[in-house]
Amino acid sequence: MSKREVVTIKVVVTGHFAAGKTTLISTISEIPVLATEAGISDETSETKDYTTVTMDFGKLTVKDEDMLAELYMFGTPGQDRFDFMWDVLAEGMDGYIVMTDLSRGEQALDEAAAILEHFRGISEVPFIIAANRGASHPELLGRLHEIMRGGPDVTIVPCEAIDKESAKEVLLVLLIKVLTALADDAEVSVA
Ligand SMILES: Nc1nc2c(ncn2[C@@H]2O[C@H](COP(=O)(O)OP(=O)(O)OP(=O)(O)O)[C@@H](O)[C@H]2O)c(=O)[nH]1
Ligand SMILES: [Mg+2]
Repeated sequence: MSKREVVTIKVVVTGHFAAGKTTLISTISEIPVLATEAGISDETSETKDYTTVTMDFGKLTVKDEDMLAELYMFGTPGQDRFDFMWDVLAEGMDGYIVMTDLSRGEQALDEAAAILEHFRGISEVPFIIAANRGASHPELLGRLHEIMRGGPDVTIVPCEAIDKESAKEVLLVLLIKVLTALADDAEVSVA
């Protein structure tokens, strides 16, 4: 009987306020999500009642015949005043997802681009952009491609954070990028 290789992967889910980060992790986590949300008292309460103040934590296991990957997912806060947590959560990550919610208009795209720039400045690990509610906003999906242009490493995955299959697809696209990067690193260190 062949033994599966077990890999443990740290994934950070970041993005602007109300992008759907907590929703994405909650939709696919196989353990109850540890979410640190607090009530909103300022003007952003018009958007929703709660916001992430420290982090979300969830886990997803993906397996095939040869491999078992345990993805530990860390969701960041989206509000600027908690952005010190971005660098803390990014420590030791293997890959990250920048989420944006296309139902929130063009400004959200600029915010997502700024967050991506921040994360690219702190780490060279693989990333993808998850375009929440992308299918129902095709014109903004086009704008997102324009704003994020920057080479073949930029992958944009339209998704619905509340849909389990869609959320899983987002993680799988990132997982393939992460595993490819890990395999490339192993080749370099052997050579
Ligand atoms: N219909 C629909 N609603 C969604 C989807 N994703 C998120 N939402 C809603 O959008 C709002 C924001 O989602 P959250 O998951 O709290 O967003 P967040 O990025 O964690 O927000 P912060 O932590 O405050 O930055 C919530 O009311 C969600 O229910 C989606 O795919 N479809
Ligand atoms: Mg959140």
